[in-house]
Amino acid sequence: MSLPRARFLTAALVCLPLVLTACARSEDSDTGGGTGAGSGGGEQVVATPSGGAAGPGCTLEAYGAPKLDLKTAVIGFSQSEKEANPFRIAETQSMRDEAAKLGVKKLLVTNANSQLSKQISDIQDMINQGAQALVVAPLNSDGLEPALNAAKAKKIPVLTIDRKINAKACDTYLAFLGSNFVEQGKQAAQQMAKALDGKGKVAILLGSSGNNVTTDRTKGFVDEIEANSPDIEIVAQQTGDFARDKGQSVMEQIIAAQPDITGVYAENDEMALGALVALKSAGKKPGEDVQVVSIDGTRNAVQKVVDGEIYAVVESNPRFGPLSFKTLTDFYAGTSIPADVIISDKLYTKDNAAAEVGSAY
Ligand code: GZL
Repeated sequence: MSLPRARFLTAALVCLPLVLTACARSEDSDTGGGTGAGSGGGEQVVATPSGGAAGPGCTLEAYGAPKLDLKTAVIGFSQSEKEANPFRIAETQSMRDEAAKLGVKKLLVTNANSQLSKQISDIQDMINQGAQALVVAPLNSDGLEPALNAAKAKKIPVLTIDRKINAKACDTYLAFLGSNFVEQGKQAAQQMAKALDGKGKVAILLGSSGNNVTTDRTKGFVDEIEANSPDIEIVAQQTGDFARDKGQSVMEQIIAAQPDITGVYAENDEMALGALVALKSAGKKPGEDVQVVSIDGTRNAVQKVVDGEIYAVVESNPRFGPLSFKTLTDFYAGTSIPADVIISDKLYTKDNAAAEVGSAY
């Protein structure tokens, strides 16, 4: 997904035209969906019509869904990955917090535990439980068609957050809310170039396969290095599946094969934290003889920036609650929704990490 720089910023902190009635009943429709970090501070929203052109966007009439008042609505949220990752914990908590704040009648929450087949059945179950609109954090960019088609058949709008699916906006799904992942990779490359003073050997810990986040974060990083850092060589790329334990084991393998690496780009913080363990076990000094750059903005990783073990962390903002419910509220009020609504992300470096670590998730 390569999106143009945003044209405008829209504060997502708009007071929604909903009078608080009662807290939403947030029901776990299965064993998933724990609680964890709060939804954190508000975030700026950068809304960019799909493809950069001022596209027509999607209206309630065009989508063909019935009007809905969130105060009397049943909304379903499908989380993809098990909540061992602060990104997922904060993402789910943000949905629960915003639903409660707005007085949504009922929020159903499911967790697919990183299994595509379960995410499909989770969504179908919530439809059967009466969900009138769905917010889905897709596990993969493909494969959800059986669930999405079931929603479409019942005119149930689906917002996808975080990862993007290969389907038609304002049709199979309503719109995509997420970060610009190519830009995240580009920013990570710029930080890596600074950390290495423009020269060195870099390994990439790739995210899990089958989703646009890994593809785009890799593209953004590699394209930027190839375009602007001729003396930085990418000597290894291997997936750590966005997981801490696999990030550590893959880092061990890479160190054995490439003992003279001087940079590690981790496509998420969990893998970066695992890589730090492997690097130190191999006698390397992160922040001195090897530089680590990561993406997500979890509190543990930002603290490592404060400690000097990670050079920079590009945030991937998981706090989709306010944006999701604002987008739904706007949609049901008749506003045209862009195909891609891009949430803005922070950058943590040694210059701001100490001051900002408290607001990291
Ligand atoms: C990014 C998201 C990624 C996170 C990982 O938006 O899809 O998945 O970066 C998570 O931490 O597992």
